[in-house]
Amino acid sequence: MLQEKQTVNKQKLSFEDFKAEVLNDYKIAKISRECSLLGRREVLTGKAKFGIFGDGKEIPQLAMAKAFKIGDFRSGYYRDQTFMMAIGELTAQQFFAALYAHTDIKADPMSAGRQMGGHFATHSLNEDGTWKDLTKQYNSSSDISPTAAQMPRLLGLAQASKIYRTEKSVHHKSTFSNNGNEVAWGTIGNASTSEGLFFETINAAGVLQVPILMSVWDDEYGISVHAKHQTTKESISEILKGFQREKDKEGYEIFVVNGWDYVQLIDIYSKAAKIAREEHVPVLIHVKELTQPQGHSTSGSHERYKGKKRLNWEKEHDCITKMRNWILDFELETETGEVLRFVNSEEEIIILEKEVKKEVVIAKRNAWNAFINEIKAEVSTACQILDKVAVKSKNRAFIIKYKKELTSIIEPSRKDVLSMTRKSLRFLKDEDFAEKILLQNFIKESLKDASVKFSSHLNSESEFKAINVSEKKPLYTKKKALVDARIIMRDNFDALLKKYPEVVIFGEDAGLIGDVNQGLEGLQEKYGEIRVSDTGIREATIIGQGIGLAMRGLRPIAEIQYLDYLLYALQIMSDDLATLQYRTFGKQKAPLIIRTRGHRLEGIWHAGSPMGGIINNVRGIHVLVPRNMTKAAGFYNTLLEGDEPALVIECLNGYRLKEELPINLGEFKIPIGQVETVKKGTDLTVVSYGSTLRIVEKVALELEQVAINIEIIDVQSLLPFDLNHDCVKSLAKTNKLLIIDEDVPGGASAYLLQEIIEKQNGYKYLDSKPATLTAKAHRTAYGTDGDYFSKPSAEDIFEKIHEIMHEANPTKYKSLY
Ligand SMILES: Cc1ncc(C[n+]2csc(CCOP(=O)(O)OP(=O)(O)O)c2C)c(N)n1
Ligand SMILES: [Mg+2]
Repeated sequence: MLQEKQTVNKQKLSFEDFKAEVLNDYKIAKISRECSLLGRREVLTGKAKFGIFGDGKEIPQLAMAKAFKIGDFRSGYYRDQTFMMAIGELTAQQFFAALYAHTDIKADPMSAGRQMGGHFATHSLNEDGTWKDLTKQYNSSSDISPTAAQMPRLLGLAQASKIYRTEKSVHHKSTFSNNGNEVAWGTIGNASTSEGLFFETINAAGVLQVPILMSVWDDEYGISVHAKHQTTKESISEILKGFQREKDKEGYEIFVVNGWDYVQLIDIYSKAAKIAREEHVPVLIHVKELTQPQGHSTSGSHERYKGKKRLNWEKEHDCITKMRNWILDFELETETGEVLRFVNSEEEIIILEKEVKKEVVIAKRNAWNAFINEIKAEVSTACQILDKVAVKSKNRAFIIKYKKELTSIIEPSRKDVLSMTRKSLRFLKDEDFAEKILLQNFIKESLKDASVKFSSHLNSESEFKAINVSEKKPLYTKKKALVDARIIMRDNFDALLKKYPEVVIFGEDAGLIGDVNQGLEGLQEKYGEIRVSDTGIREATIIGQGIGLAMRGLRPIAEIQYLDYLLYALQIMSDDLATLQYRTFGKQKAPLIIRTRGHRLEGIWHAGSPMGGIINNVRGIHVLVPRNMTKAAGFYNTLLEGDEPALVIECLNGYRLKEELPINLGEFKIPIGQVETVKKGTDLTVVSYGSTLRIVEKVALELEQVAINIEIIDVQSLLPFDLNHDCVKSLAKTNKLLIIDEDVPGGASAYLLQEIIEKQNGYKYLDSKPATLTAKAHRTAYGTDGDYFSKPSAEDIFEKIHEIMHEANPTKYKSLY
């Protein structure tokens, strides 16, 4: 009998644990829901600007959180607040702090108020920019708003596990992985699976067989657009059936489950995670029958596009209501005939719900007070200064008016503070007294503070930032060893793969044949198929792969075969990679190096140089335009010592040209953000870069025959550009400026002009109109003549320079035409 009693006790005990877990889960779901409900109200009453919440998706996220382990990574979207709460990475107070845009990273750890609410992140970096031990924490890569743009990086986050498990050279990196046991968890809305990025990633993950666990939250809608307009057969799991793995064919494991079925969800998530974690097989869970109790976001109401029937169905199938009913109905009879229940009456649940309501109201109030009190303190300081100023000023009536206006605002913003103080200052412009300085200083300090709050961390601010890496010149043997330039690339990559075990290089044709220009020749054979690998033709996810790998401590070099095809990847570079440091207030980084080749070669799609388009879209990524392979190699060497993302554009027509082979391969470094004066001159400064620079160098010799001595500056680094302001020093000498590139008119040349004329104050030194010479506005036509008449030719360059000299001195330089 004693034996039996023990079993029963055990049963009872484990039921008590189970019950506590269920009720705790219910509580988390309710806290999350209450946040959504109050969040919407905060927006509608004007305290917050915009809200997009996770209501209607709570229960599956509880199941996901149970299977999510320390060290795992999430890459998801704006519905995941319940998950973040369930893993303990988001409190109700933090939820509201983000909604109000609290700029303190401690109040809103997701983004210090930079992202609208619903964009989640954890901190991968310490204060000094060094990595935390990612195996000891839950990880969420920082969300972005473009639908499905969380997908490409998910691929890399998952592939990192595979690399850490299978590649011996990185087994020492134990703060990033525990034998590759980490699962990368993706979440996406049903409608967003219509995006190309979704399908591209799903296919690539199937090919790579990486531990992705992908959840599709299916509520049948994408804002107002029903699934029938989004998805063939209105079912993502239906159409992905071909991906299902078979006995002897690798693929996916696919599950389908209703989003309100707590028990089933927990079971499926636990099975799915085991498959992904242990077997490194990608898994997709199609979570159906979800709802949107408050519609899509605070911008509209779903009653506009959902019929009565659907709205009623949503009410009935609300996953929290379903869980509540399940809790109330649950009965378990033990061996002794005792009936076990989660609650004895509905009253118990009602009490819990009331507690939750109170808790969330308090969290909201605390978040608001913390947010507004900071600003109110600034209002108070501003008003004290305005009072003092008003006493002295002739224009006191106006200043008092602004002060009154400021104090009358019940919920002031920093904009109000600065707007009123800056307007007041205008009334003091003809006056001079000590208090005026107080006001000036207050404004200056506030603007300085705002620049930290709103404009810091575009680039790395750690000691590892790329511009801190100092130059190390290439060294040569006494005997000039001239080689095809691609050999320099190859041997330098060889040195880098040897020096940095965490470097992995991949791209189309990068593996077996060692890239289309053989800059990686033989390196796959030497370093294996993981470190130097081929990818499918999928530029966006090649970049995503790189972002994810870089976020987990590897040093990927992702190759985009031609610059012309970078456009496929530009969206993800711009939205994800370029904003990562900024949108996390420096708490995440992805030091990905993107390697590509471009500028003039042949035809409409192999001669592109759309540099203006690129640099305008990727602020936050360094953009480097080396004129030869030694420079390019030197940039890779520099970048690997830093912690920042960069794009390096090699000259497509430069691989077969001869260059001298340095002996300190992998070691010499070209500094970032510095121009090089490649030829000294006195008459005119030519600023150029890339393949065009070689033509300029040749033209310089022809110009000498007509007594024109130009100075040539190689840009080398477009982002950042000429940090030492060497261009303006040259202008001070020559007083004339010509910028030459092969982008469209007004492309990167316009950017360079703005930098030199405006930022460097080059206008002060000009005797002639500053000029640009670019390619035509159209793409480059095919063939020798196509190039000659589309891109700036040697003759174009000669004549343009001659024309500027003629305008400056018509007697000395007679007109050619
Ligand atoms: C690239 C892009 N296009 C459009 C939008 C605007 N938008 C935001 S959410 C959304 C609907 C997404 O629906 P779904 O994926 O089903 O997610 P749900 O909101 O229903 O959970 C749209 C069109 C966007 N954010 N990004
Ligand atoms: Mg949807």
